[in-house]
Amino acid sequence: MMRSAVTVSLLPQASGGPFVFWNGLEDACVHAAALGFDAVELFPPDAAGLDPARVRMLLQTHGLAVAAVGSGGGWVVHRLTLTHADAAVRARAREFIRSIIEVAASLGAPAIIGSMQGRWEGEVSREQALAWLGEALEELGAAAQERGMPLLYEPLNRYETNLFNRLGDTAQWLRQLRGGNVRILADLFHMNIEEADPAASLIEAGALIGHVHFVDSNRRAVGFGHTEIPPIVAALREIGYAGYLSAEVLPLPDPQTAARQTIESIRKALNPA
Ligand code: LER
Ligand code: MN
Repeated sequence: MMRSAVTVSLLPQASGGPFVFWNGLEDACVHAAALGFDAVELFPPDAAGLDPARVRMLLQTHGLAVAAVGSGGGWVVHRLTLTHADAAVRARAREFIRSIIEVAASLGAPAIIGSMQGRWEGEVSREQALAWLGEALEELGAAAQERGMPLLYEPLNRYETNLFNRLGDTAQWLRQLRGGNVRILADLFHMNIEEADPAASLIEAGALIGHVHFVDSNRRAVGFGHTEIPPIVAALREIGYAGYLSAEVLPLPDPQTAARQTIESIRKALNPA
């Protein structure tokens, strides 16, 4: 059974980013629960930006779960990436993500590696970048496994990374890493740019799909763009996907409308008339 989630940014520097709620966790929980979402997906500045006791109290009060915790604050605030030419920066990037994995696991959620993957450029070859990324995913995947969680890795569109842009390439590469605890985050916005056939690519990645960013072609709430959702949901059903459809969407025309449009789209997608 797929569940619904909505994103919350706790990071003012991410302004302009694809997150629905921006006015603190409590406000987000009130609105998410009122609309009937199952969970919130959190984008904190860093691990210390989440107080697990307070988050758990808010979740319990509002009957919500945490779907996932993003690590992009490490890029947005500190410019850390796992493929940086400087070994000290790469090491700090790993530690940053490790601490996100720990706080996420304490909330029963997986961590996401998206923008923290970086890109290959300058003195760093693609082969070198992928070797560093692979080692990091093996190490961090094991850290997540110790805490009973998968680790989510997100292929991004070509304007955000030159490492992996498509699910099929990602799946093939992940299958040869050690550990087997890294799952793919399939973001329908990136997929709209990069995939020839989004539904077929989901089927190709199969059991590796661990999370979905449920978003339309223009990065607005599903229904406000032109992505055809029924074949995508049929593909997710076919592969037995039972995770979240999480609205990582622009808060347009305003957070409340984007959230309402999302929950209506999820209900329609999961229970077509
Ligand atoms: C993160 O989930 C993502 O999709 C990237 O485009 C960073 O915004
Ligand atoms: Mn995403």
